[in-house]
Amino acid sequence: MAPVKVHGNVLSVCTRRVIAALYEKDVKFEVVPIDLGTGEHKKEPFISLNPFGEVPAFEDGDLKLFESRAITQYIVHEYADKGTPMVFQDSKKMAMIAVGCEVEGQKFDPAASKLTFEQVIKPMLKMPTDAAVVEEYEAKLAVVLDVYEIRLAQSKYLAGERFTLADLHHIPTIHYLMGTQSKKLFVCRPHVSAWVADITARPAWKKVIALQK
Ligand SMILES: N[C@@H](CCC(=O)N[C@@H](CS)C(=O)NCC(=O)O)C(=O)O
Repeated sequence: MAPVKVHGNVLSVCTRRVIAALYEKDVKFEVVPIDLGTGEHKKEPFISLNPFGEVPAFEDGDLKLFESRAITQYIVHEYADKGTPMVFQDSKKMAMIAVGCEVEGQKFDPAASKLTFEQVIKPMLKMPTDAAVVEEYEAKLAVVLDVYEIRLAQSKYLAGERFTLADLHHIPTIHYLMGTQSKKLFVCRPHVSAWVADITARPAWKKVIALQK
């Protein structure tokens, strides 16, 4: 069987989300580098893997997927017997993971990704950061993090006492934001701060970061 392949860029948050899941599950994989700078993701052969022209794309044998969060869902179920569990059998507990994953995608990520784009991606592209946009989106993220602070006062992780996919989905954007002024939004909330320290210290995440060197 063909090995698992992740077509993407090891600096991209969406690619990193998938690679973090693979390391957590102890699944062997190959990264097929896609050069975003030359627009490789907008052309064949990549565009046949993801018709929206965004990284990552994923292959496991005959299966071809795109959308990082759908890929992580596949990984945790297909490789259920390997590595960190990250899901539950119990449907009520599983529903809590689904809530955490939805909140990440629908509430957290729109603000966190915008802040990452302004403060991390734009400087990489030698474009100026828009301070007004940063202020606007920090206010939006603060509202989301107030909800997280309450949730994380009740349980160590978003879906209970165990690290799950709901936590993992946040790590790539949080990692970048911890290197920006927006770090203050995380550190001023004690439960959020402890959660961030915990999830970003995971050995699997350290392996993801090591890929950029
Ligand atoms: N919802 C998609 C978003 C994919 C996405 O926006 N990827 C970014 C990198 S994190 C990308 O390819 N940006 C380049 C572009 O859109 O041209 C996912 O989670 O996979």
